[in-house]
Formats: sequence, C-alpha cells, structure tokens
Amino acid sequence: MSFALEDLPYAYDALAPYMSAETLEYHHDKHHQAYVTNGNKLLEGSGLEGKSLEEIVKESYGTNAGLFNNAGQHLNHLHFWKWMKPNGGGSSLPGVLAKKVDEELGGFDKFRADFINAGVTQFGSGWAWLAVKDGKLVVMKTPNGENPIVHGATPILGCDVWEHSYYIDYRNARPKYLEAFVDNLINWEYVEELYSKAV
Ligand code: MN3
Repeated sequence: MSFALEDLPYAYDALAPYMSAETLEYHHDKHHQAYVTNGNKLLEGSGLEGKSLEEIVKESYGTNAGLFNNAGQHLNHLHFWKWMKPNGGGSSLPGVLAKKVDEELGGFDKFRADFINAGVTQFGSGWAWLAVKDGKLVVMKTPNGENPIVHGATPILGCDVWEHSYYIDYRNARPKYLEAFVDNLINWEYVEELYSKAV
C-alpha cells in the first residue's frame, strides 16, 4: 500500500494553548507530509509494496533504514494526531484502563511521572510510549522513528518528543510540553480503544 496523509481530526487551532495552530501546521502539513512523500519514494522497489504499514515497519527494521525511518514516522504520526483532543488529558481514565494502570503501573500518578520521565530522558529525538507487552501495560521510550512494534509491544499512547513537536510553543522546555500533553491533550477514549484491541 502507498502512504497517504490524512487530515487532522480537529481544527488546527483546536489544541491551543497547549499546542498551537502554527505547530500543527508545520508538524502535520510539513513534517508528516515529508515522511509520507519520502516513504512512498523509498517504498518503490523495496519489495514491501504489497504489505500493510505495520508489516513494512517491522520488515524494514534493521534492513532498510531510509524506508524504516519514514514508514515508522508515518505510523507514529497517524496515531499521534488521534492521541490528542481538545479538553483532553487528566486523570479521569475510562474504567478498564484506570483499573489496569492501578494494577500494572502503580497508579495514575506513577504512570504520569514515568511517562514524562521517559520523554524527558529520551536523548535527542524520539517518542515516549504506553504500550502493551506480554499482556501488560509498560511505559517505554524509543529513539527517532522507532515504534514499539519492533520490540514486540503494541503502542496504545505515544508522545512525540522531537523538537518540531514543541519548540514553537515551549522552546527547549520539553518537560513542560510533556506535562501539558498528559494533563490537557490525551484522548483517553482512543487509548482505551487501542488497549481493548491489544489485549
Ligand atoms: Mn513529529
């Protein structure tokens, strides 16, 4: 399959003041578009043309770095836009997810601290994740465009910590961006939907 850029699921100014229209215009229209455009060029002749996006990411990992980076970032961003919504975030998680965060991650406050810490301590570009591995919730981080699926885990929430995701709104204050993401932007209903499919 070839890659295509979907529209954002909300208006460009819908996430302000936590993520500005200017950030979303650059991040979605320029950065994500570039992953789609370059990914399609690199997919041609790769032998993976008929595969799903997830298969392309898994099969190009360690074998075709250019394709992997662009396909991985396309997959990451497809979900990233849906992992946010206006008036999102906070500690009111849907029932099943709230229970599992308590049982498997030591409660919401510990999850929040661990998720923010994963993003803050990812040296350079990358992602902070909440994923399901071996049936259990785990907080993890990856460099660059890597997605947890290459480590046998299924991501249900991810936060982009590349500077293009926060530099316009937060300058170098990556911790403040991660706090705003958790407290004001997360679309917990979408996280719950992915969790129910992953377990
Ligand atoms: Mn990005």
